[in-house]
Amino acid sequence: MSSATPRSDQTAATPSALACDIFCAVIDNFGDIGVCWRLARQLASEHGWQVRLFVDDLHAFQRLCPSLAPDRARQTVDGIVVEHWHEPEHAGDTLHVADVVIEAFACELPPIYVAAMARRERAPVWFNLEYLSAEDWVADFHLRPSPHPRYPLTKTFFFPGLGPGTGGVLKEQHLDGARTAFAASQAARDAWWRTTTGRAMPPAEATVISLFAYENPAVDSLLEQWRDSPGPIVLLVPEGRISGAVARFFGVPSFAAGAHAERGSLTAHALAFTEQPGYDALLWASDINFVRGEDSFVRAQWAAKPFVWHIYPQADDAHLPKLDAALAHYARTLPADARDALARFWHAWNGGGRPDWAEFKGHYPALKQRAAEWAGELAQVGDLAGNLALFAKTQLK
Ligand code: TRH
Repeated sequence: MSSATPRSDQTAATPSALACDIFCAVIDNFGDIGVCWRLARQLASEHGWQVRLFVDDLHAFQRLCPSLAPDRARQTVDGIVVEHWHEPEHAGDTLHVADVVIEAFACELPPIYVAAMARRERAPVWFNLEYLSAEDWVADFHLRPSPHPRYPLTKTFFFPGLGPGTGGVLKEQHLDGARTAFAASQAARDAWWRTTTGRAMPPAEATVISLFAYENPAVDSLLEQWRDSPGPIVLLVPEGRISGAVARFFGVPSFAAGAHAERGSLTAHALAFTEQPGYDALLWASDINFVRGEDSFVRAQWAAKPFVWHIYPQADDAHLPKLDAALAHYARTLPADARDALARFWHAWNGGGRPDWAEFKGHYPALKQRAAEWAGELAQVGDLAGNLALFAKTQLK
């Protein structure tokens, strides 16, 4: 039960619901807000929490959530209070401290908010939600407490991960059901193709690929290999950072939403960037998904289809051990030749040589089987929102 002043906003939560404040600074792209928005919705809809989300960049947020008004200081969307966090000192128009405070990706809370946390009758449960990494050390650091140097407050490090002992990754309770229903319904899939691409669903012998990636020099070679492939390839490209390279390949000025192009065996459709829940259907409709960053990487795993990860590049190649750590989990039980082919392809897609499509595709049956098994293994770690809510509740008892 919150000891803060009751909030005036109407949310879906009951009056006795736990109050939770999430602070999100958008560094770039969509991953920071993508993860926070998904977590906020899950805590509200699956745990009944009264969630307030502070975000410093409402324009990035609006791409994922078109009903958001980017010029409003405060609004309620899907039962979640969204506050424009407009300067580091800003902590909401009226200062209320929640029962649970989540500082996403070490974004640093406003100092006046931290001071108010220390004055609160009962100290809130304070999390620093970290970026996802599949590395082994993550389990050792997950849930480590860090006492504040000046206030009687403790921050807990919450580490998402792919293995036991970590915080897991976000997975909504309804997700598997929605995916299975989509796969089972020819009508739903037909409708999706018509609405999303303006074309009919391709024939079963076509390989459907979704392509969500940063700028990537390896894409030119891959597009050529797809053009020359023995079977038809249908490429679905959400408008974004890779679209320029696709346009150059087809010799057109841009590859904006609604565009179509064909060369050899390759047919490509440019898609509008969808609201966040709509992205899952793109993964389900495809045979192979190219994903990037953090949240789409997780969604591809739940889609249970073979995927290729363009990891967020870091200085000094600090991302490469993370790529290998993810591969170690994901490819663990694959036969050696398929595992090697997958690793070579992921490395090539992340700057390490030329991707060999024929080799990768040759292992498709094994990769497909493993993708389904891996989704089951990953589910054993538990859903991040559920793990976080459980920990918070035990602290508040
Ligand atoms: O956008 P990303 O590259 O995000 C990040 C950020 O760069 C962040 O700073 C970095 O630290 C992190 O990666 C590792 O990729 P990501 O994480 O996959 O986020 C994309 C979000 O966009 C995800 O929630 C899915 C969503 N999305 C849509 O909502 N609609 C779409 O059409 C598409 C293609 C994606």
